[in-house]
Amino acid sequence: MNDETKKISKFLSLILRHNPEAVGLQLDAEGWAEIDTLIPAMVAKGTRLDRALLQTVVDTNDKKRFTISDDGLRIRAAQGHSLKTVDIGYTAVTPPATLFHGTATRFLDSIKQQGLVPGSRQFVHLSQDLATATKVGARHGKVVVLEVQAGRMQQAGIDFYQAENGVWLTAHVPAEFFVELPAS
Ligand code: HQG
Repeated sequence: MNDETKKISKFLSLILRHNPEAVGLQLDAEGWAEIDTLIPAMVAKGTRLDRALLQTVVDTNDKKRFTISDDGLRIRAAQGHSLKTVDIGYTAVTPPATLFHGTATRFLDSIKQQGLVPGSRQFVHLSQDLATATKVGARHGKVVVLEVQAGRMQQAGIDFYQAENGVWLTAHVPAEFFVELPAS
């Protein structure tokens, strides 16, 4: 990603996860936008964009945030939605025994009380590896990583989903299912 594709990626995340109305667009029930409608809508807001550049943004995206449909006509965000109207239609799958969640130390007291909650998003986001979780947490401040006992949660009947880009999702992580990892 360069500065230009990063800026477009951020605008796309806003549109496809949170606020399609920002460019006068509507997503379908599964979160897809028509590419032929999306591009002119973004261009009208001052973004230099065509189909080839959109493809570059998708292909070079560091977290594979966007998926283009098999027929090439539509695009959606793989995860991260706050829009309550979008249902990606994730299928429940068996998670690894442990997953990781990076957060900021200032949230810890509240997290210990309520467990991990989705906040404005549809799901709590979990990472398969420690390095990714550390990066996600560092976005919020002084990072602390929680090790989530996903296998035990699933045995307790809690569903897990995996987004197209590998990010793990679940509705809520009760406090009994995570431990705080010591600072590395
Ligand atoms: C915290 C990025 C207080 C939670 C990443 C997090 C991810 C609580 C913050 C994706 C809490 C929400 C999502 C509680 C959770 N009390 N704070 N009970 N429960 N929190 O940004 O997981 O780059 O909505 O720990 O890679 O940081 O955008 O979630 O710190 O995959 O593609 O509330 O966003 O992807 O923050 O990140 P966020 P997140 P992108």
